[in-house]
Amino acid sequence: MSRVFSGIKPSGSVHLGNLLGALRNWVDLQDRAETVYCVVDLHALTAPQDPAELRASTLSLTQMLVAVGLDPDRCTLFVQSHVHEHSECAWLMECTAAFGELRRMTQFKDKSDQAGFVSGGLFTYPALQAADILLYDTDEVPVGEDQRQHIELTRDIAERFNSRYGDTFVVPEAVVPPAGARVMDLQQPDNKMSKSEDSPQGSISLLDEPAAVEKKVKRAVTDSDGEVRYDVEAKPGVSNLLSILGAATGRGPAEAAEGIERYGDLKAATAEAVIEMLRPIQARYHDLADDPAETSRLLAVGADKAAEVASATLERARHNIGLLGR
Ligand code: ATP
Ligand code: LTN
Repeated sequence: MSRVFSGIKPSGSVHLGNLLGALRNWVDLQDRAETVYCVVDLHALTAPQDPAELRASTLSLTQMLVAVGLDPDRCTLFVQSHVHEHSECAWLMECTAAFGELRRMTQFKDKSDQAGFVSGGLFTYPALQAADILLYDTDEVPVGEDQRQHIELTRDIAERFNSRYGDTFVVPEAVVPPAGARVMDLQQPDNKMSKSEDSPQGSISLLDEPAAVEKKVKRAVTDSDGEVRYDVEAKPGVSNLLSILGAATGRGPAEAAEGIERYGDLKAATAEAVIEMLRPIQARYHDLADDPAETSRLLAVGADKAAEVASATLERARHNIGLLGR
């Protein structure tokens, strides 16, 4: 059976881009693969964090993942820092990645341009991500379009390690959905919708009330030519709404445009589809949020399951690279 691994940062509230670009695939893959999903709290440390907030977001993100449809009985769901092998393997990855490769990562360029404080960890972040993936002998990594470059780098690191030190890691592949892989900010449709960017009106949280969803979609930036047509270059705002509507209703963006003539109708249909998609998720989330002890319990079970696989892989990597056993 193929092994799937993916991660999400506890860096803000989960949004529609996370759901359509990644989480829906995570849920579906549970039916046909051995799935391992990780709340990557160590990755959240690359930007300055409020400690109490980080702890709370780690717990609430876990609850949101279960609400979206992850089933802890069918997948391994855990917190990255609970399995120390991730930090340890990251050092081996940092020493296998080239400085020039890390410097070419567009996520680093974008985030370091915007950040007031650029940590060393922000730069080496993709090496930790490679460790996450390679520790589980992963075949497939379900992610949004923005993560393709990091998965390519992970493949290059795995191949280099294997050729230098002998067969150690499985070389993984990215799995990117055909629709919804790159949901854009509703106010700035040239930027991707993001958890940590400060754009509350441009981002739809999975916890937004129906009235808030309606308001944000109604105010989404479009253009002045008035034609409902999918054309990302010329019409980024309208195309984004069509992608969202299509992904929420199981169609492609061009198909979603059929029969819609006016921007007002496009916005009304998009808001309605999103509200209906979020309704059951929100109901489940509110039930789970009432029982944090149960969430901690399931994370402890997940960490034990994950550590079993990760420790065997790390041991193999340590041996092959030449670290002395004790
Ligand atoms: P941040 O803004 O803090 O960097 P994020 O919103 O990008 O966070 P992550 O935790 O980095 O979220 O990503 C979780 C998953 O969601 C990844 O697989 C990523 O590719 C996907 N994803 C994030 N934003 C989008 C988006 N706008 N459209 C589609 N997929 C997305
Ligand atoms: N870098 C990713 C989050 C992430 C991840 C991973 C995704 C960390 N480790 C392993 C897939 C597999 C991001 O910024 N979205």
